[in-house]
Amino acid sequence: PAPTHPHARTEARRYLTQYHHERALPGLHDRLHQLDHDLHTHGTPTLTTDELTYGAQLAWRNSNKCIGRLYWPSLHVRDLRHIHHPDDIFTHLVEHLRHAWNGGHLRPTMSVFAPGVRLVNDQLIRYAGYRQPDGRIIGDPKNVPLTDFLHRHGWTGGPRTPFDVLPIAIQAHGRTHLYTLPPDAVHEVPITHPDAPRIAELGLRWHALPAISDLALSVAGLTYTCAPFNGWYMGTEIAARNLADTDRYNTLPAVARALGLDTRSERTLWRDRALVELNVAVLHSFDTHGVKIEDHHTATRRFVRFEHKEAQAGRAVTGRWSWLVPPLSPATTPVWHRTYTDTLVTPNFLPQAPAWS
Ligand code: HEM
Ligand code: NRG
Repeated sequence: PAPTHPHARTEARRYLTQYHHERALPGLHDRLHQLDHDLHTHGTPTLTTDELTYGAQLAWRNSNKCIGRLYWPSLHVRDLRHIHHPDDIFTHLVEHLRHAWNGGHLRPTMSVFAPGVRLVNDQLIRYAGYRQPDGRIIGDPKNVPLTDFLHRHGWTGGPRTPFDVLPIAIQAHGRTHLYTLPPDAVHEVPITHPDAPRIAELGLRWHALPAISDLALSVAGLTYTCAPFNGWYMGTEIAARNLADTDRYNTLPAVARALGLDTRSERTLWRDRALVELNVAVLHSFDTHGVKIEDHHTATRRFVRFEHKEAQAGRAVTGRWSWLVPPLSPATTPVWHRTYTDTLVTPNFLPQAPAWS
């Protein structure tokens, strides 16, 4: 067992007390005794599956950058703390994706694996970014370092489309193992527009499921380094950032041309008009394919509902305004007009250094 951190007992006592209070559970006194026994004999607390589950839900509730937090109590947690062999981790990752997909009715899901193992990929589903000899990039420029890492570790590369799904790299026991996701575990949506058929000709697509896989779950003073989770997308993540940012897919000029906009002068606001129509297209495409997605107006209203619910429960909501405000029509959403305090409350998700740093 790892040596007990000086704050381990304090953090564990604080979490278990919160768990018992919020759930109105009896037996806190005995549980804290059990904790000291665990610390004495193993040097580390032992959480029950229910304690782990609630801790993961609180980590979501405390995620300052997340607009989706109204649904924190519905997070489905898979207790896989006994799984540490890369082959088994991969099998369970595929199962995670299948459970979360649920025929398009996406289920917020987290899998918690044995501490110490790491996923190199920052999301379970990522598109390759290939740097060409002429400096141009095919695919997602954000993922060039990850793609290079995978190449260095033996990946021979995909067909070099702009949307090649990357293999998953699992680090365990000092070694890196690569795995290819089976196609039926990865659902994608081709982007079409309800009344601008030329948008479909751009061949844009995005995957259905955002599954963050490089954050550590910190609960009761314990750190789970491999705890991937997913919810569903808010449309702006894809249409106002991934496909639109100039250092990502940078598609606004092509979208504007497909819409027949005059791109000669900034004052036609062709960028803004293309941006709105691309957002319309992404929401429309996910709807057409029966894949759950939220628009930013509904998501921000639900977030304010979350704030009210927390206030009713006598709890403070922390948040980071610059992340909560959506990147499209921000001042039309209620979040724009509110203020937030960005303090770190645990349980939470903590960044980890990239594997290639
Ligand atoms: C960030 C929406 C579920 C934890 C975000 C962001 C959005 C969002 C829009 C900002 C992303 C960005 O700008 O790149 C949603 C929606 C969900 C959802 C619509 C639907 C259920 C979840 C779940 C968890 C979670 C299930 C964890 C259990 C986080 C965290 C971040 C985040 C930790 C910050 C990520 C980072 O630091 O890069 N979410 N989320 N979210 N969300 Fe959620
Ligand atoms: N913006 C990123 C995903 C970040 C997290 N967003 C969520 N999380 N919706 C992107 O891939 O565009 N989630 O767990 O649902």
